[in-house]
Amino acid sequence: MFKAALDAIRRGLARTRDAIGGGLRSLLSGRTLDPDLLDQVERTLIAADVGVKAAREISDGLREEFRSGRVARGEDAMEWLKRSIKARLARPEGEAGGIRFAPSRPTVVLVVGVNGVGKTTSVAKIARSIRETGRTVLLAAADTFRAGAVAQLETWSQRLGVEIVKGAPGADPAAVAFDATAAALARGVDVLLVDTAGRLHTQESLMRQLVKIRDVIRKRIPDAPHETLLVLDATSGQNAIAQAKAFAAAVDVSGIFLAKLDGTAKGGVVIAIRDAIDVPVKLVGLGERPEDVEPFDADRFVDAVFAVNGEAAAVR
Ligand SMILES: Nc1nc2c(ncn2[C@@H]2O[C@H](COP(=O)(O)OP(=O)(O)OP(=O)(O)O)[C@@H](O)[C@H]2O)c(=O)[nH]1
Ligand SMILES: [Mg+2]
Repeated sequence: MFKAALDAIRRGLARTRDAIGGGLRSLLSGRTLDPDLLDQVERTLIAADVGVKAAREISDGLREEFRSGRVARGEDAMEWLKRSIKARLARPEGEAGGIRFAPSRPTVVLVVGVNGVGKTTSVAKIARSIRETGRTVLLAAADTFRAGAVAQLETWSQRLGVEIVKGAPGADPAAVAFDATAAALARGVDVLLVDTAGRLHTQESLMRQLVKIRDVIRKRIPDAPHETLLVLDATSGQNAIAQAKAFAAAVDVSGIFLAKLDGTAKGGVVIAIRDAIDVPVKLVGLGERPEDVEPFDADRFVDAVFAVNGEAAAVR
């Protein structure tokens, strides 16, 4: 693990660390557990956007440890909570962070989500990190809906030096996706990243349009898209959960890109997402620049959230 990445995650998670690790530590340090303190643990978790269900289950687990006499000191409760949250977030081996590449090129990645969550920026981040591994990338500007959306992606394509396929404003986004898939095959690129327009998960016709985009890609490449990434905005807290459920029901979401994790105290939403849908968080956005992205790793995330303040400086 690169120390720079560790530092970036710790910095990005500072406010979430204050909410969860800091909140729990100030509650539990030097204390002996009692039923009232256990209730406060549950409330701290709920306030940190962990979700009511997960907060209840985690606290019930701790209550059980307390009743059986296995955990009595606040410090031991902290350690238990950390382990318990790690276990909740654990995914099967090999599923951890990052894009899963198809056995033959191109790997097609469809990027979806509600308006303004960070889809286009996340496409740029993924493009940059894939380029760093020496693979070739093609962008598809399938957001033909919002004025300026194509230009925004085009600016990224120029800055990152990757090619782009675009349609006229107002063009059928499925047609753009179809052309881009054909171009990716013809040019032999490694990865095709398809940026789509923001849509509310409650807008049925727009959700159907996503299915259409997916289906035209499949006409050319039957096992594509190999990844359908749902971008969620970490700052939207519990609303992100409703989005996750609706998008997962409409298209086969294979992974979450959790954007804007920097500067929010609501990073506990990672735990709520895990409860809501059986889809891994694959990548996290930690800022507005293309390099502000990290693969998600549950252990690293929980360590950062439970780290003692100032520990980031100490490891440097
Ligand atoms: N702090 C922070 N800002 C981000 C992150 N990702 C995206 N943003 C900002 O969020 C805003 C919206 O980003 P876009 O990428 O345009 O979002 P979008 O989902 O493509 O928006 P629409 O296409 O309009 O639906 C921009 O100002 C981005 O710079 C992130 O990880 N951290
Ligand atoms: Mg966009």
